[in-house]
Amino acid sequence: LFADLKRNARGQPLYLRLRRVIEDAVDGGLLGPGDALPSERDIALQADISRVTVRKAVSDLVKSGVLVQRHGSGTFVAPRVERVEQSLSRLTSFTEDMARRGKTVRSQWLDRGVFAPSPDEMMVLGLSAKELVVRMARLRIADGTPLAIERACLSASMLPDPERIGSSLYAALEETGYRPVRAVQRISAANLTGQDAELLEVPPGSAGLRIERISYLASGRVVEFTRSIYRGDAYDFVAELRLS
Ligand code: 16G
Repeated sequence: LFADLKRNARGQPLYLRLRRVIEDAVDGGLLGPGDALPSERDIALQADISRVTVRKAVSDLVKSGVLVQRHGSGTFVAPRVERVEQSLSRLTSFTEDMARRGKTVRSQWLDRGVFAPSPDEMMVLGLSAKELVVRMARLRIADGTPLAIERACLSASMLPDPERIGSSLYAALEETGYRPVRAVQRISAANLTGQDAELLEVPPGSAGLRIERISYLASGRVVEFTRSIYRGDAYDFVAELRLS
């Protein structure tokens, strides 16, 4: 792939030539979605160019979303993202939504623990200062594609041991008898930046959706307050409207 790069550059800057070679390989199917790119060192050796040049071409392609970089594991062709159609009228969990589509769910824990509640959390969750709150942050991944970052808080009385939450929060709540039956959800536009863009493997500045969900028990008691960031290129939210 890279052997004749210098010869074919014909006066073009080498990093631009390398960028084109990689783009052509992706467009032509020589490199498929999810395929690993050879290491920076190997490309530099094969093409007989400097690693700085390779780094520049690769970082351009990461910025434009052709490639994704994963810490510790290398550089890959960006997976092709299928848009997910998500109903806005059913209260379901991420795990259930993805399982229904035959996708394999994985979550990467970013944070979890039991804390004294902040004033905001006390208000939203209806907690007193003596009670505790469980905070959890997860990167939600379906079939290897990161789709959302979810940051939830709940009363610790409903989920006493956050270490024991498996892959599904709602399944854990089902077990403790606190599965929510109603929720209010707010969706707004956001740009994905910094660490959020990195975790979601999209170029900084990409479109995202900020989603807040407050869910309730039948009694009206609040179960969770979850703030999420979803990839804008992966979701269509669909609601049925009726003339009432
Ligand atoms: C959904 C909910 C989130 C809830 C989670 C539980 C949105 C925007 N958010 O992702 O509030 O905590 O499901 O999923 O829909 P789990 O049972 O798979 O952990």
